[in-house]
Amino acid sequence: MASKRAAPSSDLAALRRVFDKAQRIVVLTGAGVSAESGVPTFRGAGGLWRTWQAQDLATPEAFERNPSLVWEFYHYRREVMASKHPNQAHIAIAECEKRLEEQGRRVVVITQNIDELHLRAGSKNIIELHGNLFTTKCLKCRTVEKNYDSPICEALRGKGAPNPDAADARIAIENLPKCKQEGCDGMTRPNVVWFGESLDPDVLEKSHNELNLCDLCLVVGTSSVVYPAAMFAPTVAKRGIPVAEFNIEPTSATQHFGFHFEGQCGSTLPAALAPTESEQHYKKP
Ligand code: BJW
Ligand code: ZN
Repeated sequence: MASKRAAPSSDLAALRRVFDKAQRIVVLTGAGVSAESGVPTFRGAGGLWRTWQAQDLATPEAFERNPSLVWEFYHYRREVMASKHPNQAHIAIAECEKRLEEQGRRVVVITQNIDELHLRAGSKNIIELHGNLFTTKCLKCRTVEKNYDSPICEALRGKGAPNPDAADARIAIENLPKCKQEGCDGMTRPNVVWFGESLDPDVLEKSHNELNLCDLCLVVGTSSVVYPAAMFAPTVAKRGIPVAEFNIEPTSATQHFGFHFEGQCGSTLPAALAPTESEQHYKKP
């Protein structure tokens, strides 16, 4: 007979006792960590751009078919980020990293997000699994470049409106964002990981190292449906390591975890990561 798994606990004091002893903490984040900053999640309300879902545009096939449309989508998301700011969840994670670092302990963020809000909150140990909205990759010379230009190219100025009745800009390829390497002028694409594409092997290796060594894992604001990230925390839990999920609702992965804290992570996470009484006794070795 199949054994029944115990329901995850929502005992904050119990999680705080685990947190108190943890030396290496991995915080795995998804779109929900940025929701309270006003950045729409993929699978929640507001997840549509025009009439499309992420699965329709975040693919190499979509870019091949209509690079102008896909660039409009990413241009819109780049521009939107100028008015968005890290929220209490990003800040709690960054402050926790800084504080624990002084105690010789480690906090690392493995994020599926491309919005740089962890960086802007002050986190230093960040692994970006799905790339970054503010870097481009040249399709000719393969150079990956930081790019904060606004707009990213003249042809995209004023384009990218998200409403369903907005017209396609239909920008010619030669007017889409170009590589800035001297003498290249190649076409660029957003440096993000689309469905069906492999994740950067170095990024995956770094992630696995952190996941293999962590003694506490927090899973924040992800639906845990997109692989390989979806199996990270369940794999850690299988190793017998405590895993705590912070989400506004249960996910398909909740059953694998020892803890589940329901609610907006801008409230639940700061409560979990606040300094504990015994922290003052920690000294950096
Ligand atoms: C709150 C909150 C608040 C709200 N507080 N919480 C194995 C099985 C089946 C399929 C596959 C498999 N292995 C690979 C695949 C194929 C595919 C995949 O996973 N498909 C699934 C959909 C089934 N994976 C891939 O293609 C990956 N590549 C790969 O594995 O290569 C090898 C391979 C290929 C093909 C076959 C087999 C092997 C690449 C995946 C790349 C994902 N890219 C995107 C776009 C990135 C660029 C961009 O942003 O545009 O990444 S898709 C999109 O989903 C984005 C996200 O990072 C990712 C995850 O979404 P996330 O973050 O979880 O967001 P939501 O919206 O889903 O959830 C938000 C959550 O927050 C919800 O739970 C809310 O409740 C919660 N929330 N407010 C707390 N205030
Ligand atoms: Zn180039």
